[in-house]
Amino acid sequence: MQLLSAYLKHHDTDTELVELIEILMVACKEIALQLREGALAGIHGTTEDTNIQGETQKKLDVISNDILKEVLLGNRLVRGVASEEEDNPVFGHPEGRFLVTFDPLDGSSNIDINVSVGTIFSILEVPEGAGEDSVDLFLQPGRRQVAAGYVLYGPSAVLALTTGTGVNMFTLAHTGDFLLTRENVQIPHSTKEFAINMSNHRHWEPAMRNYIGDLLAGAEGPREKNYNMRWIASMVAEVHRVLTRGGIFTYPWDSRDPRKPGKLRLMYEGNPMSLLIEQAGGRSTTCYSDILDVDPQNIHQRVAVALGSKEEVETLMHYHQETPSIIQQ
Ligand code: AHM
Ligand code: MG
Repeated sequence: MQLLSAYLKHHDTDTELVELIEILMVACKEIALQLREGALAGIHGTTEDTNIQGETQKKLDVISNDILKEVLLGNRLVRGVASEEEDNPVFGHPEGRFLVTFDPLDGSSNIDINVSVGTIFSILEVPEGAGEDSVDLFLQPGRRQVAAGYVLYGPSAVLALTTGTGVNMFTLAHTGDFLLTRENVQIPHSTKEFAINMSNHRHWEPAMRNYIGDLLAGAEGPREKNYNMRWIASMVAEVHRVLTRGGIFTYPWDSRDPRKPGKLRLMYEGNPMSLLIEQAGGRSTTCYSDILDVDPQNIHQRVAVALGSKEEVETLMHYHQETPSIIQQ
């Protein structure tokens, strides 16, 4: 089985990008170790703090964020990082070529119950002719990502990675190496599986209610097939399932806080997951248009997400084209 770095070099990946991905994996391995120790390391529970989005920070959110920051900002290739757990971007090497955004530990409400969580990351290049350090350097549409991926910390730790030419998966071996375990991942175009937090049903747009209603109607309904539902509340685990066997995952706009486009964040959740999904032959949208084309206005911007098997996502988009939207622009 091929080592991550050997695989990337063999496929002519930019050598500096390979170096950066290896550095990122040093941090992810450390996070995997901390997670494995669990309660033994005294890392469960919450801190006294909340992050910029007003959410309680788990101890492991903060530990994972610190590990990633320390490893990345110590590297000459990294101009700056932006994280779900940092109010503002943090800058490193002034000559650094890359910017990294990350959700250090996504799905962290699952930590205390020992269910899968993950680190999501997105790599951008510093734009040519960029001026001094500022958040503007990061505000590039997702199509400009040079690499993106996640590490799922589940029964095994798995890296799903794209450098813009397909998606490959690498499993963390006991030797500490990531080894290629799935090459050129392709998402089936159709599916009978959906994932949505049903408890928000009454807050959705009419189009989403119609769409899910038709899935629930099963073989007797207009979709003429029986669907199965999953909800792990851990986006990394949901996207991993979609990449592995297809499906549709959505966290749509809802009326609980109508000014927010959704719950998930564009720069370190929506964009990296969308690049993986598109590179594996799937579709990733806001229910109206491709997430990768959204023009970011701020680093913690939210986005509605509907991603997965191409035909199913396009059917969902069709419902949104047919039914008047209640979102106030
Ligand atoms: P987080 O980044 O604070 O962990 O929140 C993101 C997570 C996603 O992993 C998951 O899809 C979603 O929140 C679950 O939300 P809910 O608890 O509303 O179902
Ligand atoms: Mg998250």
